[in-house]
This record gives sequence, C-alpha cells and structure tokens, in this order.
Amino acid sequence: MAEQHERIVDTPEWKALEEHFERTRDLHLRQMFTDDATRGDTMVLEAGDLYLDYSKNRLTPETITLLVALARRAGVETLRDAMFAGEKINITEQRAVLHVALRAPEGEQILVDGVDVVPEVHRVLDKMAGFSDRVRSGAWTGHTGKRIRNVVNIGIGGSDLGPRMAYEALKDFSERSMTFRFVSNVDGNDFWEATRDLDPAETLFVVASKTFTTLETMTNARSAREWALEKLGDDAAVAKHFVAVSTNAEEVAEFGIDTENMFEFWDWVGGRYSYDSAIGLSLMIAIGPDAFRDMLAGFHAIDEHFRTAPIESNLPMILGLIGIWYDNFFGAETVAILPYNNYLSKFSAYLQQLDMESDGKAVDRQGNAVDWQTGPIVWGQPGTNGQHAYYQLIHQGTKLIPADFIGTCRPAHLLGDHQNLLMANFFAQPQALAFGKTPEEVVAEGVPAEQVPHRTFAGNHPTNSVLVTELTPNTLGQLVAMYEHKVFTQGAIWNINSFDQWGVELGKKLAMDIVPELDAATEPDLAHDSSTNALIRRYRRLRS
Ligand code: G6Q
Repeated sequence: MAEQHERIVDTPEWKALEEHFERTRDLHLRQMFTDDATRGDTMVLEAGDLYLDYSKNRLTPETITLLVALARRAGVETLRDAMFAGEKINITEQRAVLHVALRAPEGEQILVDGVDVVPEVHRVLDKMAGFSDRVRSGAWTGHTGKRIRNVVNIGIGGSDLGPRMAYEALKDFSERSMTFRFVSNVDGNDFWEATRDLDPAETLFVVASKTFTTLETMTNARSAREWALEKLGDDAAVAKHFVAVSTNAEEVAEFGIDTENMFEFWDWVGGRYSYDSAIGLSLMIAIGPDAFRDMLAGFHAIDEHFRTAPIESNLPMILGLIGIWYDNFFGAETVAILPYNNYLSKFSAYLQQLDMESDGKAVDRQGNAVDWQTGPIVWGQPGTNGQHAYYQLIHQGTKLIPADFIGTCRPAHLLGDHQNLLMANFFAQPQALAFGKTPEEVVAEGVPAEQVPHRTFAGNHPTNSVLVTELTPNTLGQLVAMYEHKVFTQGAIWNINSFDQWGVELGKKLAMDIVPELDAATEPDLAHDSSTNALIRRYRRLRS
C-alpha cells in the first residue's frame, strides 16, 4: 500500500480557503476596484525586469494571506530548497531536478551525489561556445569546404520546443545570414519542407535527443543522413554535417556521429527544462554565445528571486498560488497565455508542454490517487490575433478562463504607431474583461432594448498582466524561469511529481506494436479492438 501523506485538501489552510471562497466568490472586480482605489498600485510584484500586476484577479488581500499560508503548509519552500540542494525530488525516476544548475554562475556550488555539477555545466557551455563561434565565423566548414549556412535542429518535445520557441523569440538577435530550421514530426512532410531548398554541402544537422532513441528524432536523423550523403557521397561527411546533443554517448557513436562532436547534458535535466543546456546548441549558434549567456543570467536572476524571496513577495510563487485559487476553488479548467509581442509566437506552445507535462498527474508523490484538480490546460496565441478569434468566448462565453497577458514596452522595430496600437490592446483587453459593460451602460449608448443582453459584458474575468521593458535574451530567460517556478509551486502544493512523464514514455512504445502490421506485405492478423483493426485495414487499402 502506498505511504500516506498529509492530504492538502484536509488541512485547515485548505478549509479556510474553501470558506473564504464561499464568502467572496461573487465579489465583482468592479466593486473591488471601487472599494480600494489603490489596488492597481498595491497588488503588484517585481522581480528582475518583470512587473506583475495581479490586481485584476478575483481575490482580496485576505485571499493572498490564506494562499500563502497554504503554500507554507504544503512545504513549497522545503521542496524548493531540496531542488536547489540537488536532492532527488524526481522520486519516480530517482533523479535530482537541477535545471537551475544550468544557469548557475561559475564558482557557485551545486552538489549531486557529492559532486559539484557547476564546473561540468560550464565546461559544456564553453565547448558549445567554441563550436558556435566556429560555425558562425565560417571556420567550421562542410565536407566540401563550403561554409555552413543552414542549421537544422532535429528533436522533439523537450528537445525541440525550447530551442524553437527561443529562436523565434530572439530572431532579432540571430545571425541573419544563416537559416535555422526545426524538424520534429515523424511526418515526412516536416523533414521535406525543412530541407527542400537547402544545399547539403552548407547544412549542419544538430540531432538533439536526451536518450538518442526517440522514434521521431532517430527516423528524421536517418533521413537527414541519407539526404546529406546522397549529395556528399562520402560517409566521412557525417562528421562535418552532424553533431549530437545527448546523454547517451553509446547511441550517438552507434549512429555514426563522432563523440568529439557530441555535447552532453545530464539525467538531472528534464527534457522540458533543457533548452538552456546543450539542447540549446542551435539557439546558441543563432544568437551567439554572449547572448546565450545573457539569457542564462536572466534565468538565474529569477532563480535567485524564487530561492530567496518570502512567499508573500515571491513572484513565481504568487503566480502559482493565484493559479491554484482558480483551478481548485473556482474550478477553472484552463489558463490562457497571451503574449503581446509577435516574437513570442511559440511561447504558449512551449508553456503548454512545460506546464501540462509537469503537472498533468493524477497520483500524489506517494502514489495515492488525488481527488483534487491538478494542472490546467494551457493554451493561447499572441495578441492581437486572438482578439479576432477566440477572445469572444473569454468575454461572453460561459466558462471562466483566467489569462496571463504579457506585454513588452519597447518594440524591437519602431514602425509608425504599431507599438502603441498593440499596447493599447494589451491594456484594453484586461480592462474590458475585468469591468465588462453593464446593461445600463449599453442602454445609455442608445442600443435597442432587444439587443442589450447581447451587447452586455458581465466582466469579472480574471487576468494577470506581466509587463517587461523589452524582449531580450535576458528577459526571455526571466520569463521562462518565472513560469518554470510557477509550475513548480503548483506541483508542490498538489503534492505531485512535476518531473516525470510516464504518459510520454507510453506514447514512445505504443506505436511500435503497430509498425510491423503496417509494414507487412500480406494482410496481417490483427488482434486489436474492432475499431483499431478496421482503421488499420482501411489505411492499408487506401495508402497507395
Ligand atoms: C520532456 C519529455 C519529452 C522529451 C521528448 C524527447 O520533458 O521527456 O518531451 O523531451 O520525448 O526525448 P529525447 O530528448 O530523449 O529524444
């Protein structure tokens, strides 16, 4: 039988929040702002370059006090300290969880099994930097002596989404004379589109896979080798056109990549927390080692804040607690991430994995089924595009959708009045969501009576506004660290293991049973359920 642990929902702190919820659930943000004219100045937090305004949430100062007490009861600080101390808090895999070590400055000490990992981190960073510089300067050439002009990252999940998101976010800092592409899907169309216009003699593949066994990545890597060798002819070309990022030297060598050209990381880096390890190699080639290190410094600034600030003023913790308030008390199912900066076009997709893979769990750390809600569904796209699409449902639908608005004050490129128009929307949307429009206000606009209900906005839709001076490698690091630690805080309160991913492991095995049935030359005996059997038969019939 699984060991018992204090159930968070049975604690007096949780009960106090339940009672508080009953008393405050119907309070309207209109009223709360009328009652306290300073709300917008006081319900704010700052950390590094991040400014969080959480005043447009359906909570009072008392809510925060009660949530902070809950965090203390749940031992969030203790688990945080255990993470920073290198304890094996990923209990199902018996691993330390030390993405924070990836951005620790030289000279800091973080021990795993008694060994300081920080010098190793910097050894690999230096190796990455040397390699990136050689590729960027043209000193590293392809097999035919041509300069490398294209870098294609092959990876999936945690070995793709991070570098891809950050490359998009920091494109303005990237080497524009080079082309960067990301291939993840085992769907051959992905590989085809990524390489169709590239010259193999000028192309470098970064095969990024922690395990170096992932079906999609290895399939794409093999196709890449064939694609390159078809033109370059000679097996020796692999050494000049392929590098690997992995923890698995044996498989890398087996694939034919010289382990000299392998950049390692460690089992204490989870895939979705790995883009500031060697998994970020393609990003480093794009933006250069200095910008990459600046990004790590941004991560580290928020790590330090998270590690040292009291819960009351700990920005990622408060963000996490506000999420708990909606998830567990209001029963909200989702959270929308809405960046008002087009360079952050992949940010929501990145956070989707970070959050949903980490906190999408239904058993506690001791293996007992939980009977409280855990991680939310994360979704969203950059504003203002979403405003012309799905915001309708947030404004006037029947669901409660807490949303994070992320805005940057300085645009990378000044173009007419674009930035002010963008930011006017960034300010207006949370305002409209919070305060809505009453029937009286609609009537006063001269709207015919029968249309009044349709044009009324109930308001009271909660939002966080995160304002950043500008999007740079450093502030991107800060933003990502903020969400990493938010997710950590929530997992700690729910008493789940945010650092394993058995659902992903399952997916890695499932399809393998079916592959021989699709490959079989003659009609195979199928022993699945009737639906799967029929679908496979139909596919076999139609595919050619
Ligand atoms: C992340 C997950 C998962 C993983 C991919 C790729 O936390 O574990 O998304 O990153 O499945 O795995 P490999 O890097 O081993 O190819």
